[in-house]
Amino acid sequence: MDSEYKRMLSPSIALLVLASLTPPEHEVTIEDANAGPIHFDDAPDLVGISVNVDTSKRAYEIASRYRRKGVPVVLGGIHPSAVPDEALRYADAVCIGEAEELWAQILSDAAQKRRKRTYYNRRPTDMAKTPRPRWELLNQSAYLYTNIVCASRACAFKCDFCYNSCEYVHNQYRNRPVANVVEEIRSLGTRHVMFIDDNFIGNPQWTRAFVRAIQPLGLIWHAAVSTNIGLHPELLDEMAASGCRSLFIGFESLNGDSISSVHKGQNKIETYDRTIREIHARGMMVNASMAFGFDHDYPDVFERTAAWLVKNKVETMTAHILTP
Ligand code: B12
Ligand code: SF4
Repeated sequence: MDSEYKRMLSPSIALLVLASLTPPEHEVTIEDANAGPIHFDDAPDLVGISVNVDTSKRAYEIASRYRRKGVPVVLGGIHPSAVPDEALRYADAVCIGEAEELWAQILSDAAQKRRKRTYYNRRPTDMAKTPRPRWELLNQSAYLYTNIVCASRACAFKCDFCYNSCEYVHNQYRNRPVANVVEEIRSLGTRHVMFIDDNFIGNPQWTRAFVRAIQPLGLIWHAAVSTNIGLHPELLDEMAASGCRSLFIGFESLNGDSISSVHKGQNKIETYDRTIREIHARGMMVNASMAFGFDHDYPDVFERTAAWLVKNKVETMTAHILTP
């Protein structure tokens, strides 16, 4: 699957969550440059853009076009949160971190023309308070799937290259209450769910309670987990029994020097093959996430990685370019 198609796999729920946090006196329209052209002929009172590192250049162009028309722009999401000074060059204001506690304030300041340059949420959001995304605002037919659910925020680890190692991220790994996630799944009216958590096993106790709670729903589901899943065979049993059919795992590299250079200590290369075998034995597929471009990589890295993937019968791989 190439990059052209990949960007239409699913939407991000960031703006759908923001829409839910928006007080009812405001009207909200959502456009996604991943799924179609932005219509610059509108005249909103405020534009908010959700920005990742790979979409930042395009986001800054969009921001500049609106600002030239006199429309103020707020940038948020993980890239402006990581590098707010860069983002501020292209925006009227930047939201650093989670929006739950800030968005209503940003809107009210904008309406009263007393906007600040930066809004910074220093407190981890209480996951019982994250609202349900407003799916009805999105043209869902533009994506391959929209049955996505987020059950946690942050990660128990802090690998150097990941946004979870940025200063602004609240390192406290937090899960939503089990009942809230179950209710959201029911509201989607689907039996096929993709969990978009960075690490679905950040708190294995929560994961165990959760998979028990969803077992009666008869779902088929997929999630991303860290490589230490191999240490939890009973959890793997329960995940499989509750309908898990594939796991996305950040193996990243087969080179120990590369792994330690990014402080990804939980990745023990000598356990990779066994972990994959354990997952396959339970009827689940593996999507191996591999990163290329470490200082310790040499030109043979591609062939070596491909041979390892084939040897272990890994069903899918996702390639990432390590981006400084
Ligand atoms: C769904 C998803 C996708 C979807 C949609 C992509 C998109 N447009 O964002 C698809 C499948 C297309 C995708 C593809 C890719 N993805 Co992706 N994806 C995700 C995923 C799993 C969930 C995103 C989400 O909905 N999060 C939930 C929301 C609620 O969290 P949030 O965005 O942080 O939003 C909160 C705050 O940041 C803030 N906020 C966010 N936006 C805004 C905006 C404003 C105005 C304000 C005020 C606040 C605000 O408020 C929100 C609520 O608190 C994330 C991981 C993750 N858990 O976030 C990776 C992630 C975003 N993806 C990532 C990557 C690397 C990619 C790819 C480059 C992979 C590849 N090699 O091809 C491609 C890029 C394709 C593209 N052009 O977009 C990285 C980005 C790293 C970075 N530093 O930017 C992430 C973080 C995964 C990771 N852990 O590394 N991805
Ligand atoms: S385990 Fe994955 S999500 Fe967690 S910090 Fe490392 S790369 Fe990021």
